[in-house]
Order: sequence, then structure tokens, then C-alpha cells
Amino acid sequence: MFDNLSDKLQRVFKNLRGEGRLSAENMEVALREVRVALLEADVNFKVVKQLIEAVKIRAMGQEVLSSLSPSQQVIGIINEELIKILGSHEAKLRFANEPPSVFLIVGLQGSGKTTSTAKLARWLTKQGHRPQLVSVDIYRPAAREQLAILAREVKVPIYAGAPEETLPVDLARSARREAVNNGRDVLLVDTAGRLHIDGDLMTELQQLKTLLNPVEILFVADAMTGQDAVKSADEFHKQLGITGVILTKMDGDARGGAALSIRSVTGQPLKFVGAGEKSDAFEQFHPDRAASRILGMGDIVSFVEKAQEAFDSKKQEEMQRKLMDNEFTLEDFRDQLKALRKLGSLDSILKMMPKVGMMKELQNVQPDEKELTRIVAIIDSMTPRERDNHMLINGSRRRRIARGSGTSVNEVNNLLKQYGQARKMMKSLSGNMGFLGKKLGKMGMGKFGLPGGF
Ligand SMILES: Nc1nc2c(ncn2[C@@H]2O[C@H](COP(=O)(O)OP(=O)(O)O)[C@@H](O)[C@H]2O)c(=O)[nH]1
Ligand SMILES: [Mg+2]
Repeated sequence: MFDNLSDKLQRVFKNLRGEGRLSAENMEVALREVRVALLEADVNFKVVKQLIEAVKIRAMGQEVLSSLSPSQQVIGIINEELIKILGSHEAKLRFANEPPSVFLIVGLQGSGKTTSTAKLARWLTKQGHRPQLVSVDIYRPAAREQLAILAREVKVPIYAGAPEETLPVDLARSARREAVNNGRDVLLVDTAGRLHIDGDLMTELQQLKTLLNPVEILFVADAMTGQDAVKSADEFHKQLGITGVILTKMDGDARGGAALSIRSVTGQPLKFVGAGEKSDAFEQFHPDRAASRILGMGDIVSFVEKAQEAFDSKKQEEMQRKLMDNEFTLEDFRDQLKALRKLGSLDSILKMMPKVGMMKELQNVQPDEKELTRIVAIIDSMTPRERDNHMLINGSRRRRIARGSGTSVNEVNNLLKQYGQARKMMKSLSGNMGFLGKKLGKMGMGKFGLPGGF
């Protein structure tokens, strides 16, 4: 999602880490590089300026210059300032005191309004709401059909409209009546867009706003259009008053600048991010997690949320205890690998892991499904005692295991080495898990306890 920016910042931090101590001079150089990286990611220049100045003031302070691990502290400061810019805390949706809460979905043509409306309906359903859909895009015949198809897919009712209802307000009025009659608590109104902002469109949206009194007016912005998306969001806000932004197409090669600028420029929060055409490629925007991703610290919280779905929690607690007590055996290693596979491709998991430091430990663990099968086979060929205590596995045992699993002694050796590394890595990860009750952003970066000094 922020891969490019993240890679560039990694490089800056790596250089910083090389410096024994921070001086005003090398700080200046590093911050200049951070500035360039942000501008290249298409972040609004005012936002960049604001960020760099805030970081400079804090990072030049005595606290950092005299510190033993200055780069760590600088990253911590950048992290905090990034979170501030992204919005400090996640912006929750508002709901009306009296249902149905009306959400107006607005934006330019092709930005992803219809797709996001369906995604949001699905998301709301998962949260226990009972949404109702309606499309008031009367200009393109296929537009309403498109939402109807998506509605079926996400299993949310849609108001189809009567032949005499030719105006957006007519459709919207009836849709609201239908929502009330059917006890739906949220009405999502997918509106028409234009290629450019124009008066007619704004008048139409204004009429819908007056009629429906929506609690949310969500502007859908296409991340691929970078600063243009930010500009239109601002324009819509001035003319209509938006309450939040849904940023779509973050799966493309968007440079991430829009995500970083929207809050500062419009004063309105980013509420959701779309990262794919499918209806489940949609998540709430968490400023603290996004900052971590940008800084290459991975998205541990998202990872754990995903993991909680795949691992059963009792077993996980047991595993935690074992990790802490250094009792993590080869058998546990195999079970963890098996559970990991349930999480998705190894590639996608690795993306959520902190890059800094962690990657070094993972270098030998190739994200290769065949390799996983081989590892499981090798561990299966061990005796229970060997799995319990890897120290027992001497040369002749290694030969026997290799034969039994159809692999080579070399591969067995590699596995044992990886296991040793995984033990170390898991141990440091499990240290982090303990913090997860708290917000990631509130954690001092130095407490990460990650291998590689972070
Ligand atoms: N890759 C990607 N494509 C998206 C995303 N959101 C929407 N799209 C695609 O963008 C195109 C326009 O979307 P649509 O919802 O029809 O836009 P609308 O004109 O604003 O209603 C469609 O081809 C969608 O599949 C996203 O998050 N990622
Ligand atoms: Mg549409």
C-alpha cells in the first residue's frame, strides 16, 4: 500500500543508523531525504513542510542528540508526527439518533463510488447493521444495474425504483420510506458523478442533502489520481460539506500521497480504504497502523487480527507461554507453520511484518509454499523426542530424518537453522504481542524489541 515510500524511508533510516551519534548536520541531511521521499510520494507540499518542521523541532532537541540510539528516537518522532497528520485516532462513522442513518456517497465519475457503496454495505452488515441500498445515478442506465448486481453479491437489499421516479430526489425519498418500512438502520445512497466538478452536479447533491439530512457525506477519492483527488475532496467539502473520505484503488501503484494529505488539506478524516475490486477489499482506516506501514514497521495489529481468526486463542496462549519460557519445540514450529498457511499466502503475511530488522531474520525463510511442505515433511520424520528437544538431533539422526522425508542432510540442517532463528524471532514478536491491548501508536518505538535494534 505504501511500499515505495516505505522503501525510501527505510534507506534514510539505515543511513541514520550507521551514524554513531546524531549531529545537527546529519539530522539535516536525513530530514532532507525524508522530505524528498514524501514529495516523491506525491504528498501535498504544505503537509510535507508541516511534518518536517515538527520533526525538526523535536528531533534537534537535547533528548535525541544525547541519546544512545538516536535513529530509533527519530523514527519514533516521525511516527508520532505522521499519526498526527493522518488523524490521531480512527474516525468512526456517525449514526443518526433515529434510524435510518443516511450516508450519501459522492465523488467524481469512476472514482469507485458504486463499488465502495457495496463494500460499505457489506462492512456494515458484518458490524451488525442492516443497511439498505439505492442508486440515484439516473444518467447512466447501467449505473443502477451495476449497484443491483453488487447488492445481490453482498446480500443487501436495494430499492429498485418505480418507472415514474425519474429524479434522484424521488428515488431517494422512496428508498428511505422502504428502509423505514423494512426496519433497515442505514440507507446508503450511491450518487452520480461527473468527470469534473460542475454546478449541476453540486445542485443535485445539495438537493439530496436537504431532503435526506445525511449523517455522513462520504467523498470517494481515487488514490491513483494523487493530489487531484485531494483537490476535489477539498472542493466538494467547500461546496457540500463532506464528513469523511473513502480512498479507493490503494492496491494500484498509487504513491500514497493522497492518503497522507487529505486530512490536513480538507480537515476531514480518511475513514475507509479500498484496495481491490472485490467487495471484501475494504478496511477502516487506522492512522496509527498506516504510519507503521509507511515507516516499514509492519502492521502488527492487522497481522494479529488476521491471525486471531486463523489460530484458536487457547492454543495461542499456550504458544505464548512456551515462547516466553523458551519451550517452543519443533512440533510447535510445525503447527505454527500449518496455521500460518491458513492465513493466506506467505507473501501477504510477510508484507505485514516489520521490515526493519525482521527481514534479516527472515532472509532464509523463503516465501515458498513447496518449501513449507518440505519443512513439514522433515519434522514429520522426526521422533516425538526429537521434536521435543532439537538438541538431540546429531549427525546420524539427521541422516535418518533426511532419508525418511526424502530430503537431503543439507535441507535438514537448514531447517534446524531456520527453527533456531524462528525461535528467536517469535520470542521478540511475542514480546510485542503483550502490548497489543494498547494502541500501536502509543508504544515507544524503542520498546519494539525487534531484532536489529528496533
Ligand atoms: N483496483 C481497484 N479498482 C477499484 C477499486 N474501487 C473501484 N475500482 C474499480 O474502478 C472502476 C470504477 O468504479 P465504480 O464504482 O463504477 O466508480 P463510480 O463511477 O464512482 O461509481 C471499476 O472498474 C471498479 O472495479 C479499488 O479499490 N481497487
Ligand atoms: Mg457509479
